[in-house]
Amino acid sequence: MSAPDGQTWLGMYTSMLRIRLFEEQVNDLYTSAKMPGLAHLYIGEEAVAVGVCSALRDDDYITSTHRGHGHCLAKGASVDRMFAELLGKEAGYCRGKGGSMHIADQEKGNLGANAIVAGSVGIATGAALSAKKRGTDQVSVCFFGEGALGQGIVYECMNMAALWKLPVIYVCENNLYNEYTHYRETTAGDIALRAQAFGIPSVEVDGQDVMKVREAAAAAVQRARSGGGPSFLMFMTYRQRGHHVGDIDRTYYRSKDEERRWAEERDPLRALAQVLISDGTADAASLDRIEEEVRTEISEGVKFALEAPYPSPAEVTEDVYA
Ligand SMILES: Cc1ncc(C[n+]2csc(CCOP(=O)(O)OP(=O)(O)O)c2C)c(N)n1
Repeated sequence: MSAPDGQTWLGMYTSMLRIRLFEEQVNDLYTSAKMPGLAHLYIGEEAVAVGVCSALRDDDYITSTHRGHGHCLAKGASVDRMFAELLGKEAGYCRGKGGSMHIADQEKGNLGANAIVAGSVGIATGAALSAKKRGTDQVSVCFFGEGALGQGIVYECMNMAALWKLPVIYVCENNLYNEYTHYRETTAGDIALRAQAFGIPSVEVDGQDVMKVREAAAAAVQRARSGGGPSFLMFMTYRQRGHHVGDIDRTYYRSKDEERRWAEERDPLRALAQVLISDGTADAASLDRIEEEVRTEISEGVKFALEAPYPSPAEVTEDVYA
């Protein structure tokens, strides 16, 4: 993959901003009681989804998690159908029957979000096996939080992926907390060594720096596509909001000062904007124009979804599996 040019970085900035503003709108839908259920916001983690997906082709696969809106958008989902799904409308990606935590978009290679922690690790590994058996050069990326490191399926899959040299990339988004518990209270030892025990190359990368994320992802994609087998990438990141939209008072598990530092000093969008301005790729006016365009896209998308019809009650048992 060739080195990204200025336009590519601006596209990635736009993609990160789309996720940020989408998520802020989701929070508004929740607090104004227009959205059924909860949502787990990705605000603060945007550089991971965008950096990784920018290294993929449309026909490469991803699997996602309960905190999946960013992955879906970064892989090419459209804002209007995403909002429609969250609001339970027929125009949504799962005809309104999946909601926030189950969005799938086969056309863009998104095999689906999964609310079961580590639930999609087997699916992503299976997709990689399928690509290999079919003789394509598709790559499969499995996004999961560091909480999934406590699930046995992760290691069963890594074992098979290493033995069979499957084109799968295990992307651990370490945002420090498994719900309300710091990962150091749940996860023993050196995480990178867990993958290395299977002979899987493993790197830890700053997940707030989209350029570093893309570089690490591109190397793993190249390795997977050329038959080199699986990789494990751990991106250190931070969710700026609660575990879900209802998690308002967080001081019993993390301090306001810690949240302030990550939001003010480690924000991935602000960091990229600074680089783009300082290297002359953009100026404040051009970034403002991008923001205006994305705000329009978001407000038109949410209007579309609010006005869209619900599916007919007659099709309640269609397209659902148990
Ligand atoms: C198998 C399973 N156990 C427990 C839960 C409840 N649960 C939902 S999210 C979560 C923590 C997830 O933490 P992590 O994987 O680090 O992802 P993050 O929420 O930080 O993005 C838990 C325990 C679940 N959904 N699935």
